[in-house]
Amino acid sequence: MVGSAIHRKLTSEGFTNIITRTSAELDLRVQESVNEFFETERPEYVFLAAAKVGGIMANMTYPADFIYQNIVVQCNVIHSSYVTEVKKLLFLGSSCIYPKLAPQPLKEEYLLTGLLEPTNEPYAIAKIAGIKMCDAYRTQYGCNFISVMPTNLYGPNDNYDLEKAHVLPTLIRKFHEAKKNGDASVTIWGTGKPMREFLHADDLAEACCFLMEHYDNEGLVNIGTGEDVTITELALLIKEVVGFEGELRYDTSKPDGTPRKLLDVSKLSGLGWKYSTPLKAGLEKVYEEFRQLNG
Ligand code: GFB
Repeated sequence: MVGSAIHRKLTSEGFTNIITRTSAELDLRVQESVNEFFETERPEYVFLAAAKVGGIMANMTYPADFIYQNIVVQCNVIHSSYVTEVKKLLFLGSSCIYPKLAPQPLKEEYLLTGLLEPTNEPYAIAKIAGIKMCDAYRTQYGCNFISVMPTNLYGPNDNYDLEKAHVLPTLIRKFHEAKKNGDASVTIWGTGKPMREFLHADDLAEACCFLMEHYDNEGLVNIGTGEDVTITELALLIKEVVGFEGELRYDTSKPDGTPRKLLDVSKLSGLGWKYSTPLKAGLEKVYEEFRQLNG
């Protein structure tokens, strides 16, 4: 989802020499293949969007895959970028790197000031390792490697798997199917009280291209909207966009996860970037795309 959004943005800006590989063409977990790719292609600017990602249940079910695959991909790509003298690399993390009970909104300096949210600790540890790798290569070798931390994302090419995906695409699918089947209710996980911030992937891609041009420093930069909603508010918005008439039910045997993770985006806005897609408009857009693919 993120890689294709960055590709669309670069193409719309007029870039033509964009090198991409699908995971079937290049397995980033295999060090030798990654070395060979970098030696052959010699990219100048690298967007490291490749990652093993998923919603709360996927993180809890596959913790070994989340920590291993993310660490190994990052190690291979960051190290090869150093060896082949990449001019600049942008590493994408996630807002779950911050301590579970950190003050809100989350400022960049809260990193490593407290315990992580247990449902995604292995993923968060991998992403924190990526940030520290970028900084270490900057300190020791002078590499211009930067780290950005997006909030929860949605957009074209998202994963709509009911068990493994993130809440927003999952609820689009649940409400769509409930409407089609004439169901009386849709069940959402947890209490509906946790708060989440959502950013459209096209806005994220724009922010990444902006930072690739304008930010050359250690540490990290948050990318978000600076606004959040409760899971119930999200569900009600999606219900309206889909046009489902039934009611909401809650399955409180399912986890809530972190109570809130609202990003403080003042560093990014101070640099001159702000998001442009309001949540409702973004939901209408992705629902239209979902309907075209799923009928
Ligand atoms: O997107 P999500 O799965 O992950 O959202 P996180 C989970 C929140 O939505 C929890 C509620 O409060 C869930 O209880 N929820 C309600 C649902 N209904 C559903 C549903 O049908 N499916 C899902 N998936 N959730 C992930 C992290 O955290 O977010 C990753 O695990 C990463 O590490 C990613 O940071 C962006 O927002 O909790």
